[in-house]
Amino acid sequence: MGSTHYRSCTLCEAMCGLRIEVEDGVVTAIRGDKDDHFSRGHLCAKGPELKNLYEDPDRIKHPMKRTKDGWVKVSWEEALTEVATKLYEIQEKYGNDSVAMYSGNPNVHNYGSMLFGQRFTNRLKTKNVFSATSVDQLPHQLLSYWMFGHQLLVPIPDIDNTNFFLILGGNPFASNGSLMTVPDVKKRLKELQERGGKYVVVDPRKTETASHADEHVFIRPGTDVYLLLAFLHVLFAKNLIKKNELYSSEEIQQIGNFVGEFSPTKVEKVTGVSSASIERLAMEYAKADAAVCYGRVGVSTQPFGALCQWLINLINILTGNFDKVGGVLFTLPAVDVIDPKSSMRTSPGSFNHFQSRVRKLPEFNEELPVAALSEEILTPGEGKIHALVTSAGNPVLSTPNGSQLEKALDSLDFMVSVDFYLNETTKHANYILPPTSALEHDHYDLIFNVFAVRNTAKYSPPVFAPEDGMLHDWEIFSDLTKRLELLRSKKSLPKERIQTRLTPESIIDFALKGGPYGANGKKQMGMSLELLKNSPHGVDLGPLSPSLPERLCTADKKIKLLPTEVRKDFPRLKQKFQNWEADVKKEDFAKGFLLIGRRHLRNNNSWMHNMPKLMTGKERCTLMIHPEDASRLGIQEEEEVIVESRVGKIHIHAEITEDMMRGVVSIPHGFGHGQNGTNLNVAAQHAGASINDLTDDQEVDELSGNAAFSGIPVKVRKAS
Ligand SMILES: Nc1nc2c(c(=O)[nH]1)N[C@H]1C(S)=C(S)[C@@H](COP(=O)(O)OP(=O)(O)OC[C@H]3O[C@@H](n4cnc5c(=O)[nH]c(N)nc54)[C@H](O)[C@@H]3O)O[C@H]1N2
Ligand SMILES: Nc1nc2c(c(=O)[nH]1)N[C@H]1C(S)=C(S)[C@@H](COP(=O)(O)OP(=O)(O)OC[C@H]3O[C@@H](n4cnc5c(=O)[nH]c(N)nc54)[C@H](O)[C@@H]3O)O[C@H]1N2
Ligand code: SF4
Ligand SMILES: [Mo]
Repeated sequence: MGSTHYRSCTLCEAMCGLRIEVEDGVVTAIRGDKDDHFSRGHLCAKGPELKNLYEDPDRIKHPMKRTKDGWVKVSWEEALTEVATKLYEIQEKYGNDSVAMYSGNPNVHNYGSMLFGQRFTNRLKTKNVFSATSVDQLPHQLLSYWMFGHQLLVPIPDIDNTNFFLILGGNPFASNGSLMTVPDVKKRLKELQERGGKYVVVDPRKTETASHADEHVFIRPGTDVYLLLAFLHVLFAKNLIKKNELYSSEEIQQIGNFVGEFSPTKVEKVTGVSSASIERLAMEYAKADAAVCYGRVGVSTQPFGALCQWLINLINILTGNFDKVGGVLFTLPAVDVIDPKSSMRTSPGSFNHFQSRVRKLPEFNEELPVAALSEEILTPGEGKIHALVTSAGNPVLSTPNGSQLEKALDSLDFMVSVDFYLNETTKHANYILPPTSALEHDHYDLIFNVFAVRNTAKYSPPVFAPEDGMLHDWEIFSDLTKRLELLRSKKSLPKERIQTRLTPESIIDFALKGGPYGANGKKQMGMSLELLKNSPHGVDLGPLSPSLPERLCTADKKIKLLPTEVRKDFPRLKQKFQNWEADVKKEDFAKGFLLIGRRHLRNNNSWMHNMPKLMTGKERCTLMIHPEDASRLGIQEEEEVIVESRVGKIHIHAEITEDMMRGVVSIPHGFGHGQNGTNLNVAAQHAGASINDLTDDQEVDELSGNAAFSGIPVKVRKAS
């Protein structure tokens, strides 16, 4: 018997609608859903791989326990009891902070895991909470918290209406967009050009996105902050700054004074961008009817990631492109996680209420920067981490100085991983608790609707019932939470699994009904789970529209242009600029290279390299290097080279390309699958090396604590 199912893809941020055909319990086709109100039929090569993820013979389907004779299958009851008991005992012995939590990226694509994982984390009552946020978008959230009063009030590019789109450190042709949920970004950027608009990419590599752009500007990695300062300098110098009652004129003046020190001629040598280009781009941006300045991973993961996001916000605000059609806008999703009156409101954020023990890095939103995780495990003393829970994460490959983290994981008293692969991280665990695969659980996009270029809502029912004896992420966390509570109140643990009446579905239904499109919301549409269940292609809620000052979460309903903490970072910025200038004078760059990362359309961070269809074609884990640099070092195409940084060295093949800026090399992250003890049979054939064995855990944006992957100094030489 055949059936057709509709759901959203959960692999990247684009939320593509899928049409899934099933015959006799087997998926026979996954295509783009042309009737999906948001994605209009778009999908990339990864979407159809949900089938192969579900069918992957390497996927773990039973709880596993590591013994001296290897991994053995255990029952859920045994695993959950032993895990809860062990965590409880360690906390009793060493204090709550001795147990740490790391949540990886796929949690954000799994609402059950997010809702119940958060409850579990809260119940641990530990300050050692880490996530992929601090190797990614922490600077965006921090600046939204400071400037707009809520960490998730992130301004979204109005890509469908803008005329000038300035992209720094983002490659949406490969990533499908980020903090800008936008299916079919390629088509939308083409439409922008067809309506007479222009898009410009600032990137140390001429990326896929840059190749189609109207203009590509090379920049020296890690120096965007100075480019952005000079950009604002031009706007001030030409009197193009717009005042508004939503922000303070006094702060404008203070900002003007500060950017006054960074003229385009002053920064051109350091950034590698000519002063003429900076002036022209600033003028073109200011003159456009509607313009967007957008910076993504490449500018977040820098020593001044937070100041970059501050300046990007300022450029949009001070030119009148903020909260404007064709500029940047805030969303109004059906489940509102921002409105303080919403049942699903999230914390607006918090900053520096406590610090990491060893390096004193600041807390954000009750989390610590993951760059500090390994030292918190390895450094003895009171408050040291003895046990770790990982959930949907692979920090050995995804966080800086991964090999140091490996050593740290080996030294733990106890580790448990909620994951369905035995990979570079989970192989260190004592228990692996495997959840169901995406096609076996329902889905509602709690987070990416907050970042989408249009307001829509969609519910995805499961395609398959879970296989016998399998649990969802949320069921695992819900049970563990209850077990911890029982142990804390000195009660005995039940022999059977602990069920709960509260489900992700019931939580979402309540939130939809009480949300902005519910019966009493400001855009009454009768929104409910039932409505969504009857709308398999999703419900369109209209384009983004201006929402200020109501949407602001600051106490005075004003935008804070110059947060105190930002101002406190100015001396560091100036000091670092002087160091850069000295390096330029000495031509110190000639001695080594600055390393950056990259993404490929057919990868997804570290975890989809086990899909045979995605791994065909040319070798992907290569060191991209400019022909002149290669020839200076006598390096031939595909030759093996050694790349070395302060923390480690790797062997990798060279890929010589004029797309790289001179003095800069690029390696994708997420590879390095050649280890013993994992079970990823396809990935192992495309093992590659891990860039994060070169990136440095000590290189962070000191203001936010975010990892600074962009511009790591490395040496390159021939292997032979
Ligand atoms: N196919 C695919 N899609 C993905 C992912 C994936 O792994 N694969 N990952 C998903 C995730 S988790 C995220 S966060 C998003 C990220 O989405 P994007 O931000 O679009 O990510 P990237 O493609 O890595 O683009 C970052 C760009 O920054 C450039 N860059 C590096 N250093 C600098 C610098 O110092 N200055 C400037 N100006 N540019 C710099 C790099 O060359 C690169 O082109 O993608 C998501 N989508
Ligand atoms: N050098 C460098 N490093 C980077 C980046 C970079 O640009 N450069 N990018 C960073 C970014 S933006 C990110 S987001 C991080 C990602 O870092 P992580 O989130 O730590 O790593 P992933 O590779 O996404 O690993 C995801 C894990 O989740 C598992 N998984 C998948 N789906 C589910 C599920 O539904 N439930 C459970 N329980 N498990 C699941 C997979 O098997 C895999 O083990 O990497 C960062 N690392
Ligand atoms: S673009 Fe992203 S959401 Fe769309 S099919 Fe590809 S992986 Fe899935
Ligand atoms: Mo990410």
